[in-house]
Amino acid sequence: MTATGREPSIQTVQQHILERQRAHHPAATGEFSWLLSAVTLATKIVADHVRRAGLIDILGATGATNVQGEAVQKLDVIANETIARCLGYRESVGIMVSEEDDEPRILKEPDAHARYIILFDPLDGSSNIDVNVSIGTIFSILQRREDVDADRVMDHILQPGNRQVAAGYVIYSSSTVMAYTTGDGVHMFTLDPSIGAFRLTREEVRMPDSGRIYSVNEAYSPQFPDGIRRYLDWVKSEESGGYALRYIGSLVADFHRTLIKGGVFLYPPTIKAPRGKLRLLYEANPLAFIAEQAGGVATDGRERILDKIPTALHERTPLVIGSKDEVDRVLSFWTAD
Ligand code: FDP
Repeated sequence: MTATGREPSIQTVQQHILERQRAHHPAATGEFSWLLSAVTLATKIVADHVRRAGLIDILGATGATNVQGEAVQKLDVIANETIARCLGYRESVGIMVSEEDDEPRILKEPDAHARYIILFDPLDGSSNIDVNVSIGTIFSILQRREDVDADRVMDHILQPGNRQVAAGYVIYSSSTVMAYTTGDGVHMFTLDPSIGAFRLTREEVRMPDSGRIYSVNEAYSPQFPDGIRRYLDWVKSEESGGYALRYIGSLVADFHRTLIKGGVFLYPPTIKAPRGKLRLLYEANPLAFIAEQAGGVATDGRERILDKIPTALHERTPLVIGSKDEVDRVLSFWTAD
């Protein structure tokens, strides 16, 4: 339906969240949509920096390394601080955990009003910043546990992904697109630069059950487990019927394509990174929540990503994520021991 019957309707991300909440949670106070509006505000600011990155002195590394031992890019710092500043003004956010920070930031004294915990990767794929390749922001939202004392911060943070109340990502690319879920399907919005708002562009996104694209850093294949190597042989064999390889090297971008077109993304364990490279809390969990809400699957080769109990803030995990049939196919060759 449109207002005049001619133009497409305009629905912003805030309207969408409010309407969905009204329909499914009539008792909702609006506090959650106010929280998410901090994420959209922050990512609009980040998108603006990314777009002008070559024009102002924000390209390149800061010279520092983060807790993961990776070179920190100037844009990483800008994105991290922008998100922290925007979330700091939301009274419902008690704890903020960033992939770039060593420790969680306690934003408010624990009380009933600051019940949300937000975890994020401020700028995923940051080694691609200098070469104009798509990068993104990923976020995951939890609630404080009611069965644990307020001051046991890590117990509140280290919850399995199946406890997420929302998750999403923003991809900074030819257009800036946000996808989010609150457990009620996956919805996508495109930033309309003329009005500075994310407008609904795809509702109830479904990931195709299959797709002939595999996405992996195949240069590491000598280091992969045998089962993954057998899968990679199969995928290139005549028997498979033919697959295409696509690997951007920015998880958000590789996942975004997989969500829309189908296929499978893999980051298996390697000899160098026996527990995988990707972070459970900031990358695997939020994307697994989105994948499942769209009909896809996410596993570490042994168990469902969303059922993994995290034991550390910056824990890593192997990840196989994507279309149901394609993930099943990988698992038919490989089950982690
Ligand atoms: P980056 O190191 O550029 O930040 O987890 C980070 C990540 O990128 C993902 O976005 C990406 O999928 C992966 O690492 C790429 O790792 P490889 O370079 O080892 O393939």
